[in-house]
Amino acid sequence: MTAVLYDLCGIDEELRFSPFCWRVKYALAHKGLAVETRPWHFTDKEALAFADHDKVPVLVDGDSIVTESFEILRYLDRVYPEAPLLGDPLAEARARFFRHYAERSLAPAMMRTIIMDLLNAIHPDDRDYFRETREKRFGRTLEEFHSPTRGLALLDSALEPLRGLLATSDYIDGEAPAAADYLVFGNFMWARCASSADLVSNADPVHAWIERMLDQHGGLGRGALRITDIEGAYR
Ligand SMILES: N[C@@H](CCC(=O)N[C@@H](CS)C(=O)NCC(=O)O)C(=O)O
Repeated sequence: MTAVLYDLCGIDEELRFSPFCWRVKYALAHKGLAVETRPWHFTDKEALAFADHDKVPVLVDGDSIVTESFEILRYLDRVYPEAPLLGDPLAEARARFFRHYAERSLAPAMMRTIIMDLLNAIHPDDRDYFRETREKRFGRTLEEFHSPTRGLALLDSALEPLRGLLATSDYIDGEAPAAADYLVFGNFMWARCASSADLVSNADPVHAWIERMLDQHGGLGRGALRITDIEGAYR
């Protein structure tokens, strides 16, 4: 039976930009598993009641309902051990660092840069909810939080360890991508789908890694709809 993934969508049902969902879509592709993605809106909490959860991704795989992106990766390794994502317990423990690196270093820097683009990419019915919850989280208005100059400077320094790593291997996980790459790359798919901001210069080794990641699994990322592909959607 094909697995089902509840996946955040924006102004267009095909516009999918959740960094957490992208992790999982890459992980499923890594395992060679088919998935049906189901578009979901921030405010459609009812649709996730069956999972007793209020966020995506939610994976339904046969009788299993799995929430939280990192837990979904662990689940996939447990149930489909071929082509490991996280690997043995030691490797899994190390991969957790990349989860937090993506969420606590990269995401805040990107968020400051693309927040207004995100608001624009989000479904109109979700915009008040998004503004209210994020302004509460940031302790200021979205407009006050928005600072591409600051965001890009933060991102530039946050990418330093990644540049160091990519000087010795093509992927974070070595010769081929696995969980660490997907955990981090989800953020770049987030920005790519919701914004036209150039986050990384062409000369940066991170740029070359992004290009390699876009081509993985039959061009999974490269083929994804971007806000810039939707006529009249980009401000
Ligand atoms: N820790 C969760 C975070 C998931 C998450 O925050 N998803 C966002 C979409 S990118 C969401 O569903 N937010 C719902 C909300 O803000 O109400 C994971 O790793 O899966």
